[in-house]
Order: sequence, then structure tokens, then C-alpha cells
Amino acid sequence: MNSVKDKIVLVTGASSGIGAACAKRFAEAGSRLILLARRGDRLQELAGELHRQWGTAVHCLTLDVRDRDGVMSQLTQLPVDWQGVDILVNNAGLSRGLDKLQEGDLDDWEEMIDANVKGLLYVTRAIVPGMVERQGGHIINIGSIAGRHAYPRGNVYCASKAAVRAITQGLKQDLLGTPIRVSEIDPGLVETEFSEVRFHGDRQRASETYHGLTPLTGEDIADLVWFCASRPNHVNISEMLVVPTDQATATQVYRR
Ligand code: NDP
Ligand code: 8X3
Repeated sequence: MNSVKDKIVLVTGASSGIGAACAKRFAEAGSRLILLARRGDRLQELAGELHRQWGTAVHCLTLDVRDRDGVMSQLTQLPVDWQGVDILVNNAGLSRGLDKLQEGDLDDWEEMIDANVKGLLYVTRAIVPGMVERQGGHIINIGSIAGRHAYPRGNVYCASKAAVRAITQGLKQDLLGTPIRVSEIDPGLVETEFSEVRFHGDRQRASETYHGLTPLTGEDIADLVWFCASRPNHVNISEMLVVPTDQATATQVYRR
């Protein structure tokens, strides 16, 4: 067992869903947390909650991962006490729309590719050199079942998550020979704000995604992120596919 107590954990997309649940899971385990997302008010609220409950030290970064210059400058010039990130949870991401490719909205495409692929790359590029220098660290990417098989109308979102998979595999190879670990967790249906964002705020349509089945929760995924991080240093969990019991593949779900 590798204790995450006092480790510095950077969670991107910590203002909601899986990211917020990861923040809580690591806070409970005694980690120090850097929380990053665009909605700073949510981060401050969560930081207060973590501090009250577990006395967690938190540093909030109100940042858009698509902002290349902002990411590179803010993450390479963290306050002295926060510079040695031990665990990076690359979780920030989103889907926009569920349309046939030939009818897709180009703005939706840009947003997904910029956040899910380029944003993840910027954050990784800013943080990993420090890990190499310190000879220690762990990058945990949140991919998706969507990155393993494309599903109808999922096209660009699926492509962005397939890219995350390739980046995870490539990074593992590029870091071979260092003690740095690289993992990817690929969830199926998790009930968060994900579908509400996908359907541009249409809550009714979003809730139908999970109708008649028992979806995963952000906490279920956070538990696995913590599990990957807390294995001994010589154990690298390279990938995990996790689905609700009511789901077999991206398109096969059982609804009661
Ligand atoms: P949520 O919508 O609940 O959370 C998404 C998080 O990402 C929010 O904190 C949001 O913060 C942040 N985020 C989005 N865009 C940006 C950006 N440009 N810059 C910084 N932060 C950003 O969804 P989930 O928790 O479900 O999603 C988390 C990850 O899990 C995503 O990568 C998603 O693709 C993946 N995933 C989700 C599944 C699901 O079924 N829910 C299944 C498989 C994978 P803010 O808006 O404040 O910036
Ligand atoms: C989120 C899971 O199947 O809605 O990545 O794309 S799915």
C-alpha cells in the first residue's frame, strides 16, 4: 500500500461530478489538493467543505484547460508549497451534442477537442517535467468507454476519448525507465452533470440517459482513482474499464 497522505494531488475538473468526488476521496485519505476548474466559486465552496471535514489544505486554480498560456504559466509557477505535484488526475472534460457527424455543430467539436485532448495535453506537459525531475509521480487520466468503441452520434466525443487512450499509452512508454506511473480509468455511464452539459442544459433529456438503470456515481470512480494511486510503487494499473452492472457496452444497457 502506498499512502497518499500528505501527497499533493492536482485534480482538474474538480468543480463537479467525478473530479469533486476525487477531491473528497483524497482529502479523506489525508492528501493536499490543488483543485482546478473554470467555476471558481464552486472550487472555493468545495475547498471550505474539505477543510471543515478533514482539515485539508487546498489550493484553488480558476482556469480553463483550453487556455494554453494560462495553463502553462499557472501550472509551472505554482506557489512554493504547491510545486511538487505527486498525483495528477486529468479529469476535466465534456461532451457536447449527440448528433450525426454530417449534422454536427463545429463549435461543439472545437470545445470537446480543445478541452478533452489539447487541455489534457497542456496540463500534462506543464506538470510531468517536474515529476521527472523529482523522479516520482503518477498521472491518472479519465478516459471513457467511448474511447474504446465509437457509438452512434458519439463521433467526435468518442474520438477525443480515443485520443486520451493513445496519449495515456504513449506517455507510459515515454516515461518507461522512470518511477512515474501512468493509469487510465475508462468509465461507462456515471450520473454527474455530464449529460446536462452534453444536452446544453436540457435536464429532462439528460435524466433520460440514466432512466431505468442504476448508473455509476462519481464516488465509484473516485474510489478507483484512489485505488490506482495507493498501490505500491512497483504496481502500475495501466487501464481499467468500469461500467454499471446494467451496462455491457456503450450501446447495450438494461433498463427496467
Ligand atoms: P461533470 O460535467 O460533472 O464535470 C466535468 C468537470 O470538468 C467540471 O468540473 C468542469 O468544470 C470541468 N471542465 C469542463 N471543461 C473544462 C475546461 N475547459 N477547463 C477546466 N475544467 C473544465 O462531468 P463528469 O464528472 O462526468 O466528467 C468528468 C470526466 O469524466 C470527463 O472527462 C468526462 O468525459 C469523463 N467521463 C464521464 C462519464 C460519465 O458518464 N459521466 C463516463 C466516462 C468518462 P467547470 O465547468 O467549472 O470548468
Ligand atoms: C461518458 C460515457 O457512454 O455517455 O464518457 O459516452 S458515454
